[in-house]
Amino acid sequence: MTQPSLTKPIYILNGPNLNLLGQRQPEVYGRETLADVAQACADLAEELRFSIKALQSNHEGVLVDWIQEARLAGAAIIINPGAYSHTSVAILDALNAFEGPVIEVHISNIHKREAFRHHSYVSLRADGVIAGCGTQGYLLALRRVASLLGPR
Ligand code: CA2
Repeated sequence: MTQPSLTKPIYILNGPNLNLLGQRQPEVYGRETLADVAQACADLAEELRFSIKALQSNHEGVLVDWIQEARLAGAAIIINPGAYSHTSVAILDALNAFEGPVIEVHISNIHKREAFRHHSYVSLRADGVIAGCGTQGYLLALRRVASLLGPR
């Protein structure tokens, strides 16, 4: 029988419009839905003996609230801030108050796209950044976080 996780969950936070994953622009963001991604992350986390808390919001302040919640309740944060990556000092400030590992994920390769996507405020805090690996980037981030948090 699988043992229940005794440690805090890894927060997987997704920002604005990522609820549309799999419904539009499959040439940029692929065909998987956000629910598919969350399930794949939950499956991998179980294999790695971690648990996850997967959340999505279109609202900057809600994302800030969840990052603050993770300060007390989370072991690490994997975040795709969506367009807020390129604009949000508030999300950067919240992440700066979080002490555990932070990995930033972008489904598309933001450096191959418009110039305004090349800069991310969140990258100033992130311990690692994954871009252009499609939704597989979330699984790569999970493996990295598991390795940073140490063996279970
Ligand atoms: O590549 C990424 O993951 C992004 O964070 C996605 C953001 C974009 O603003 C960033 O520059 C890069 C946009 C998310 C929009 O997601 C959609 C998914 C499917 C259909 C429409 C939008």
